[in-house]
Amino acid sequence: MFTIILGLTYSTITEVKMAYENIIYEVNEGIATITFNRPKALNALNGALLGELSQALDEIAADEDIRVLVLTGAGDKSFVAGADITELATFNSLSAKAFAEKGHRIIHKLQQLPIVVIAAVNGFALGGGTEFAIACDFIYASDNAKFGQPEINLGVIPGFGGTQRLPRLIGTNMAKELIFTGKMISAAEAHQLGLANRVVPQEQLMEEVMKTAGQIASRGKVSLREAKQAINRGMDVDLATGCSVEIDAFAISFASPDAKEGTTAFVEKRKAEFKGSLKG
Ligand code: CO8
Repeated sequence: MFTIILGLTYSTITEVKMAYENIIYEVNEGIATITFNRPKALNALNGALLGELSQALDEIAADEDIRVLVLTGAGDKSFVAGADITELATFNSLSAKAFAEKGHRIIHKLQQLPIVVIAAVNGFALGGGTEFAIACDFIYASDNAKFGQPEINLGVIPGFGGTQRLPRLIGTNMAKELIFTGKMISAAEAHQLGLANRVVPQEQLMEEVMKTAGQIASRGKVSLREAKQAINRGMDVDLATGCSVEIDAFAISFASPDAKEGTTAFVEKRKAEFKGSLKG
């Protein structure tokens, strides 16, 4: 993997990883950004892009210095306009199953990352675009963003988790309405539904995302990981089991030097400096 160092807009030094064609993978001060980069096709997801994304996620998972990941789309029109329909048009049941399995594997990998992942939705997030966004820990959207699961208009159904994650996030009936009609909703409606945490003018989106990413990146890695895992695992089980997941996660957070640093810094009335690694 080749890397170069560049000075870029919201950074002092940004490291751009060079080996990818369909995504841009950069790291700046512990914050990684993956930009879906097929702007001529509104960043539609083809097999090549998914392969590169999977590889970049492996790199991120292995990099102890990365604290937050941001996903966004190239250009000012689209986050991801779904799976590449020119590829879908060639599928039969078997190839559709293999493609859906590949997408699910990658989205699972994304969701299982031990770091926080923010979706910066800068335009269309349709089909697989909404499915990737809702697998992130939360979404900030630009005011021109549009969300939707339009697969029904193509005679198919969501295949990258939309029938499962969307109802969990916005409720069964609202998810059914979106999936059965295939209609798009605005950023403001997405905000009302709790799909997007914040909506900001498009030109401020990355600045706002990076501000929040920076705040999160300054926190302890182990406590971030344990908080994320406790929430994610807790959402799939009953309350009592979820509470016992939290008890274990709370205990594990005390195994990190960051717990000593955070509590001591409070007692000493100074700002905590978290240095703990994911290994503890
Ligand atoms: N795939 C391939 N190309 C696309 C896609 C796409 N999903 N979306 C847009 N493009 C291309 C267009 O074909 C066009 O290319 P060209 O310039 O060569 O004609 C270019 O991007 C620009 O698009 P438009 O001219 O259409 O731009 P508009 O501003 O007029 O419209 C829309 C924007 C509304 C986003 C429109 O492009 C659109 O409706 N796109 C398709 C959206 C969609 O249906 N997405 C869902 C796809 S299915 C899916 O995601 C399922 C995921 C799980 C799969 C599981 C596998 C089995």
